[in-house]
Amino acid sequence: MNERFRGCLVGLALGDSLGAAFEGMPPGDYEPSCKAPLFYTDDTEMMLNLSESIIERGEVVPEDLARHFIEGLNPQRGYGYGTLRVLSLIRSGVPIERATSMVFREGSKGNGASMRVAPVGLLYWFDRERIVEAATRASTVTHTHPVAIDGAVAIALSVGMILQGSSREQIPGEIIKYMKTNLMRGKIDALMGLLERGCSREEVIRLLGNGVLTEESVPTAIYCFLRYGDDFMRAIGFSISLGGDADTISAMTGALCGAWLSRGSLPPECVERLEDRERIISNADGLYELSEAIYRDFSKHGE
Ligand code: AR6
Ligand code: MG
Repeated sequence: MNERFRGCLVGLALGDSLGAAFEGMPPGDYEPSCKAPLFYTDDTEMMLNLSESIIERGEVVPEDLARHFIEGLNPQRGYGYGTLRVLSLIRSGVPIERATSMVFREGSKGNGASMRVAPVGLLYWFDRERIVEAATRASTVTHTHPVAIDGAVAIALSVGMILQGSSREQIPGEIIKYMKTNLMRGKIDALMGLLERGCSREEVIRLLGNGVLTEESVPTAIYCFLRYGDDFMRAIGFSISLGGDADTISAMTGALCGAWLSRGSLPPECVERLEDRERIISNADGLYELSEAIYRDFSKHGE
């Protein structure tokens, strides 16, 4: 189990840093390479900040999470415009709920809440209701649009189901039950259809998307995992070949594949070159320890 926690966070960071070179590119046959050092972007930075806030507080505490996001922010990492703006408003004293609606009136529906949320699926892997609740809380610090929340819930639940031992085929049919928006229900339904019949890269882009919005990237990443999840580099290679928001789609794909495969099955020549890998692994271990304690309590009280 501990190795799955490590695989999930290392997989996320690998997907992110391997995809970073291809962000904004048109679709193409790109080869992700581990020959040079692998530097991560905002996706991994926010995942680390979220993990560290959870480990310190034992749960998702929005004010503390905002503080970690603000203090841990390196503006060179390629943050979305809305996320930077919201965090800067919060830093200047605007309450979180006001800050999020000042940038996009209905809240951001960028994929920023989904790309960082994997630690929540790890922490509460044994309890779907808790995953949904905590993923929502972890999103709304920056992303309050219902589609962004659905995306974060979908990724966190997928991580949780992998740890529960669900088969890959079971995952989309379960997560669709937790989607509150028709848009995300429709996209997850579409990805199930594509898995059944097999399809080209162009169809994946046309029907699921490769963009920065939640609905254009979360279903795509889940699809990449479900189709190629047994082979980490193949899954990441496919998600990168879609172009567009390649780092974030690969980060989400990588988190799911890593949880599925465990750290030991990730390519060692890539893990070796990953920036901050000790910090990433130590966060996975901290989450594992906390999760074990919560799980013991959960089993004892038969909640
Ligand atoms: N209406 C219209 N456009 C929107 C809306 C909305 N309600 N919400 C978001 N957008 P943002 P993120 C568009 O800025 O989600 C990094 O590269 C808008 O163009 O909240 O954290 C990461 O690696 C907005 O700028 O940031 C990810 O790829 C964009 O969606 C990504 O950015 C992103 O939303 C994460 O971005
Ligand atoms: Mg990024």
